[in-house]
Amino acid sequence: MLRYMTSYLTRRHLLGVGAFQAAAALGLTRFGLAPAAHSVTTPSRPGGAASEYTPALVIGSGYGAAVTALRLGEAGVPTLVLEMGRLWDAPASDGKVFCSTGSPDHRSMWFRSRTEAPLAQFLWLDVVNTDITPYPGVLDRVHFDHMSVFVGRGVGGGSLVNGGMAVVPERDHLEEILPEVDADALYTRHFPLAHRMLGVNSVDPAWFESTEWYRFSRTSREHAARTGLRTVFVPNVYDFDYMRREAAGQVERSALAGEVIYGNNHGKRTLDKTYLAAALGTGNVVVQTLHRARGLRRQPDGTYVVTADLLDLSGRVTGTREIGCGRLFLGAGSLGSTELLLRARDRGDLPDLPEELGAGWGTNGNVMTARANHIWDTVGARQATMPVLGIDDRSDPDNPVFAEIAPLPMGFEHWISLYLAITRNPERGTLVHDPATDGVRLRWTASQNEPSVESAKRLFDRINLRNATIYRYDLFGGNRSFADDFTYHPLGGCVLGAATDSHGRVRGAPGVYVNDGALIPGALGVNPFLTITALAERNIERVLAEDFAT
Ligand code: FAE
Repeated sequence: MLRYMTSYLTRRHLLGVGAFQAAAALGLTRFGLAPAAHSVTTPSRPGGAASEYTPALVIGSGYGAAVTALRLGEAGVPTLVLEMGRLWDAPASDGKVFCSTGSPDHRSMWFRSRTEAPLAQFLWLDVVNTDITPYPGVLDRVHFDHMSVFVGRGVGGGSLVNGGMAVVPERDHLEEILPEVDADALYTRHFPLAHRMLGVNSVDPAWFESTEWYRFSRTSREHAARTGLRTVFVPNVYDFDYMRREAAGQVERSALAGEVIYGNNHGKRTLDKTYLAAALGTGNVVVQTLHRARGLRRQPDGTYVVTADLLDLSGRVTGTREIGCGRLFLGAGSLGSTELLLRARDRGDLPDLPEELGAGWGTNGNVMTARANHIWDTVGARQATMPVLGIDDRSDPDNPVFAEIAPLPMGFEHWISLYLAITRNPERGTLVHDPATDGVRLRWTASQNEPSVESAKRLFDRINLRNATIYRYDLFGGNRSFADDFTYHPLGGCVLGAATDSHGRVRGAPGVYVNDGALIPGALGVNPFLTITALAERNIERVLAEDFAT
């Protein structure tokens, strides 16, 4: 399994991958190279009821959290990572770690009795979703009024379920939305570092032109070109050498077997194989799964206590733990990190947290649409699940859009071109603590989706007009041709330079940091994980230099 990845793995990665595999095989929920020696029991800490203390605690294990854990571990700081999902590194009884997209089972979704796939219908028929047993599955869909948010759950966060597209945003746009970030340093050092650490690579253009697996992309490219629109290749963290060997029938198929949103059994460089493996390999990082952080409070000595619920595989809360820490890093994603801070502020546990918390939330302008092609414009029965091409119209000052050409691998020719458009929707929502449920609500109205739809419609109307094609209305429910009610790219809630300082230090809570997608104010113009990773590298570099100096 590791053979295809060894070119960029260090000894530290290999040690960490071994630790993950051993933990998964043994069914451990707490693991690292030295988990027992890691943190100390300190019943006598001043004013503290915490039964465990760790110098640094990281909540979540997605992109921002993984970067944070690795750099803390390298700096010699004993670090505990708490993740609410499970570890996905051991095969189940069917020999697979993840279930297939075409025939999902309990492993697919986070405590659901029925799957909730983004494309719920075909020919208006409810043929996609299926009943499942509730289980800590890998994909969650969090519902708010007029918007739902897809997120990954498990060690590796969104890296377990996403399309792997690693896109660098336009520098002008990044400077505009994050003016406090030194773009020179980000573009010359942190993006290249993130790129290398994540194992980003690109499809071989010659293979792309010839393979049946990307016919769908070539057809959309032709339609875009006919409209005068540019397409660009987009790098990805899926190993394209592995994909070519899949196509040649030499290895087990994953991207070529329809796998993506419920996890890839092979080929994808998820965080447990990259940053988190290297973090474990430092010997200073321990991961604890099935622990959902709920409460945060400050001790009189300036340390923090995190209250976490212990979940079992049926979703029952089997206990509660209090863990003390010197520094607290939130990497629970836009929704998770914001919720924890809002709850702590509004329940009076961290009353000095700023009023900007929860603001600046957005969908990255996500909207999905599909076009019906002519019978001679085939997209292929066989489609790779990793997108590699985007329609790049970001330079249009009136209507900047980046639209990823998305696969729809149904195993038969359907003549559908599918797209995930990333528009510049200026609307922002606000996450607020809901005292009735002790969760969060999103203040977001249906009309706030309209700018995304209008922008995508302007672009795809042009493509349809030029190619004499029409939209598909049978895929998204309610006879709609645009799916504007979900996002894959939640951003904001703890915006850099507003709720935090310019490096993610949370205002009003010294020693608490946010280092994930919550820092980015609502829209980035491109798929976000590369930027979240680069920004996290930048922030932790400064925090280690300034806040951990002795
Ligand atoms: P994230 O990766 O979401 O990790 C947060 C982690 O924290 C998760 O593991 C949670 O389970 C955990 N957590 C949350 N709350 C708690 C708590 N209270 N206690 C303990 N643990 C907690 O955060 N982006 C791209 O750039 N390219 C793509 O091709 C792409 N495709 C996508 C496709 C899908 C289907 C989805 C869902 C997302 C996609 N994304 C893509 C978005 C990308 O995965 C997302 O922006 C990042 O994963 C966000 O990274 P964060 O570090 O913010």
